[in-house]
Amino acid sequence: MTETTEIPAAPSPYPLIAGRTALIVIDMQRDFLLPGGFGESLGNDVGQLLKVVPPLAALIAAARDAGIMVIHTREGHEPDLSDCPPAKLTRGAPSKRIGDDGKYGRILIRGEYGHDIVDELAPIDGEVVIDKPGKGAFYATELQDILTAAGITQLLVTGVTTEVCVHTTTREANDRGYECLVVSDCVGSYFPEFQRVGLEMIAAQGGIFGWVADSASVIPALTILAVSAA
Ligand code: TIU
Repeated sequence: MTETTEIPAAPSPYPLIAGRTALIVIDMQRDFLLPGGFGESLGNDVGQLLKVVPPLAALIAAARDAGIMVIHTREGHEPDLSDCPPAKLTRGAPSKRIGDDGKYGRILIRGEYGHDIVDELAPIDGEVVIDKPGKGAFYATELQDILTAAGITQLLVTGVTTEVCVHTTTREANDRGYECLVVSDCVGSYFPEFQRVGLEMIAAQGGIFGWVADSASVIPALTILAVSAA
């Protein structure tokens, strides 16, 4: 029997279905979160993202206890930048560009220290890590195949940044038919205004491309699943 419980959410309760749900953790990489990385090179206050780490660590722990699939993503490129469109490479006026040497190795390059996930949220054995060249986690990745093979229809979406990779991924997922709940205190933006409006945009118009709830609403529902599964 499929175990289902409801999460109080905007704009309506969200169906959490055991065996059909994955938690996706987007781009919690040192290059976005730590001073000296890509995020700071774009002129951003990286401190805004660090506050996501404690609630997200608790949510990941609850998902693991409930047997929910946890999928991590990392934004980055091959060392020769062959998968980085010139428009992405040259956009804006960063103090350092993708591929330049930064404090944690070459910025947003696969295999470099800065490209990897922060220690507090490191994947454990058996968890999927998707390396993506774009902002969305579906573009040029194996994510859809993995979700299809696992029978996933519901996505709990977390990570950074709310208005960029979280939005792009949620919109891509919504178009593919996944029901997405974005966890408000487990996503972060460099800009408080974008955080607020970014979350409002998802749940507006009757949930135009998803649901929104905080981790205090999601964790008890995960705990119910964990108890039912035990
Ligand atoms: N700059 C910014 O807000 N975000 C990114 O470049 N990537 C992600 O959101 N992961």
